[in-house]
This record gives sequence, structure tokens and C-alpha cells, in this order.
Amino acid sequence: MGVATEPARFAAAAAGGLLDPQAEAMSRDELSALQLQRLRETLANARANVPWQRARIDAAGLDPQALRSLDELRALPFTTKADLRDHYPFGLFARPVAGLARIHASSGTTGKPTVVGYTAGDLERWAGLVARSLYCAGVRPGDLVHNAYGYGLFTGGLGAHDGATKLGCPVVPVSGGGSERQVALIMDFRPRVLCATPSYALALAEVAESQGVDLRRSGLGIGMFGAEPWSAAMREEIEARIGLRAVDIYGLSEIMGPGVACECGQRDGLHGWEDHFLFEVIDPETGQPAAEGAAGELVITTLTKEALPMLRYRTRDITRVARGRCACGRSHLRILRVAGRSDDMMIIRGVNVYPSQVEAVLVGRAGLAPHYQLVLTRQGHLDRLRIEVEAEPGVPESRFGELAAEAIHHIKSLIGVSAEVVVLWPGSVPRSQGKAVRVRDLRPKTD
Ligand code: DLL
Repeated sequence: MGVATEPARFAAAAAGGLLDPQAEAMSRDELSALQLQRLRETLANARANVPWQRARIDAAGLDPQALRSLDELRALPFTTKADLRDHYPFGLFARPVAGLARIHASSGTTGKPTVVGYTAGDLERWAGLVARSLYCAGVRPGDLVHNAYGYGLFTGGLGAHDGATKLGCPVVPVSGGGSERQVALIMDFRPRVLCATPSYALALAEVAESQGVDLRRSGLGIGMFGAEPWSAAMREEIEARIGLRAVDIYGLSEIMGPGVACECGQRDGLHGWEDHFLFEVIDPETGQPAAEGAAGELVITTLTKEALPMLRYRTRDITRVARGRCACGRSHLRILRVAGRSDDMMIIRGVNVYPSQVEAVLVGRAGLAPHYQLVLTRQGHLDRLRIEVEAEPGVPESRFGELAAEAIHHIKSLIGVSAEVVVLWPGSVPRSQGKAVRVRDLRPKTD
């Protein structure tokens, strides 16, 4: 089994005992065989230790040890966020709380938070996958990592931290917020790597610029950006303003946290780590598999999680996957940039729109700043979309009307929806400290 390209990189990592080049480059047959064996173990763990899972596995007629193909898993119903909430806090855990090493939880903007647990072994594997992701993105042992993901119940901070430590990188555990101080620390400490949400990276760039500080001179080389949808236009904006290579990293707490998938140098999708997860793409309406290569909702099954085995978890994230070996040598499938969550999809006069599509049109447009919010209202039975976007500093108010008219035109011609656009003074849109709030939904609640 050969790694076509980058053999030296893989070899160096392997020599340090940090990564397993075989695991990332194994053939499809080897990968499938490993997945099947791990799926049997996962089903057995879930069945033995989670009564709710046992009932579902038995009802689907699945015998974990007798499983002969990965496709048999399709007999099992999906798991949703609601299932986690219904078993709040620990009802889906396959280990007693006393046997866990850590608990994380989602912020839970609606209702109860979703709570996830990890054994010491889970944390070890998670750190390994984040280390693998960082390495895949170009981070090397010894690189100083400025970690501006929030520490706490959110998986971003500690997840990135443990992965960087595992790779042999010193970490500045700065967390989110206090942007002036962060800019000063970056200029003084000269980290090579910035971990943050893309919207917070942009907020840092803005604060630096307002202080007359040029982050392009900071020595930053790589940004590990994720936790929220971001467009290619946003990537260009961040790269130009901070002077680094912006890498997309994906993950979700229900499955693990950051490091479920990560881009390599090819920029042709994010490698989803198939030795630890089984990925499906389904039609969100029918629940049936999407056609090969077609867009749909990503569904993930964990293959090595002890504390919280997840079977066919509906992520709500809309994407496409590409199979086949990547030019980097890795064989794991590629998840194409996550355009958005089905929950965030707006239907404006029958047209489906994701916030990131609007972002792709707005960001980089002369006269407009990359700070925006989408406001949804209802008039009669029709949903209306108002886009509030800031003017670039220095643009006179007399041009706001003309900028808005241009944006309306481009949104209509590129996305096909009629939206109202309001151009605002610089600084009017709230800045991100973590995940940006892109949509304000002012429609009357129906339930
Ligand atoms: O956001 C984990 C994470 C932390 C990923 C740091 C990357 C970096 P949650 O808070 O559970 O976990 O949110 C998960 O965020 O289902 C996606 O909708 C979205 N998301 C995460 N990464 C990306 C990305 C973390 N790279 C939810 N692109 C997911 C687009 C992303 N959306």
C-alpha cells in the first residue's frame, strides 16, 4: 500500500509517533473492513449499555456480531438532537458518569442543552484526530498555537487545545473575547497558528486595523477556522487581512467536537476521518441516501466512541461528499464545504437560501464591509428578507443608497431572491466573540 505523494510528511509524523500514515492512506477495502469491525463493536456497546439503543437495534433486527455489511445499518432509524434532549442529561451515555473523564454541552439556545460525555479513551482519540487534522492542515510540532476558541462547555477550546498538545505544539489558551489584548498577544508572542471561528478571526483583524496594527506582520501562517458556516469569499477576505492560509475544520459536539473533518493543502474538501466515523449523505426530505456526489444532509455514526456511541446522527448540515483518493495521498472521503444547516435555510418566496450564499455575494464587494445580519420578517403569508450590511469605513453616507441598490441587484441575479438591503454605518452589526449570529428571525412564532 503506497502513499502516492507527501511520503516524507507522513513518515516524519509517524516517526514522532503522532500520526498513523497507514490509517490515513489505507485502501477503500481496508477502510471498509475496519469500519465494519468497529461498527459491530459500536452497536454491541450501544446495545449492551443504553436501553433506548437496545430497543431500537433489536426492533431493526440487527445482531451486532452478525453484521455483514455497512449497508445493514440503514435498517436503524436516525438519531436526532431531540433524542439527546429527551434523554437529558445522561440517558444516552453508555458509561456511568463516574467512569467518564469529561462532559461538554451545547449552548442550548432553545430548550435544554445537549450534553455529551467522554471516557479517558474518547479524549485520547479525540486529541489524536485533532492532532491529525492540524497536521493535515500544515501545522507542525513546535508551532505556537494561539487558541481563541471558547474554553468551557463548548468543544472548540479544549478540543483544539488537547489536539495541539498531542501534536507537540505549545498552546496559548486565550479563549474568545478581549480582542485588543488578543491582538497584542499575537504581535508579542508571534504564534504560527490561529484557532478561531472565521467570524472571530475577522473581528480580530478589524480590531488590529483600528489600532493601526498589521496582523500580516505577526508571523501567523495558518488559521484553523470552523464551528460555523463560512463562504469562499470570507476565506479570501480573512487571508488578505491577516496574511495566513485559512483552513476549514469541521466538527460537532454530538459526534466529538472539532476534528471530525479537516482540509488538506489541496483545498478540495475536508477529509472526514473514516476510521472513526461512518458518513452518509441523505435526502433530508425522504431520509433515503442521496445520489452519489449529490448534496444532502450529512449523517454520522461514531465508530470508536465509548461513552456516547451515536448511530446515524442527523447533523442537519448540508454538504456533498467526494470519494476517491485525494492528490495529497489520503484516501478518506472529502466533505465539501458545509453550505449551512437545514435549520438555517430560509425559504423566500419559494427559493431556498442559506446565509452563506448571501455572504458569498456580499463579502468582497467594493464599498461593503464583511459584517452583516439577515433579518427575517413576515408580511401576510410571505417571508421577507432584509439584509443589514455595513459600509466600509470611509465610505460617505451619500453612497449608501447606491451600494444597497447594487447589492439588491446582485442578490437577485446570483441567488434569485428579492431582498431588501440596508447599508449601515461601520460598527453597527454586533461583532462575533465565537459563533456569529447571522440571522435574526422576527417572524411570529407559529407553535
Ligand atoms: O462547533 C465544534 C467545532 C469547534 C468545530 C471548533 C470546528 C471548530 P457545535 O458547537 O456542536 O460544535 O456545533 C456544530 O457547527 O453541526 C455545523 O452546523 C457547524 N460547523 C462546525 N464546523 C463547521 C465548518 C462545534 N467548518 C455545528 N463549516 C455543526 C460549517 C460548521 N459549519
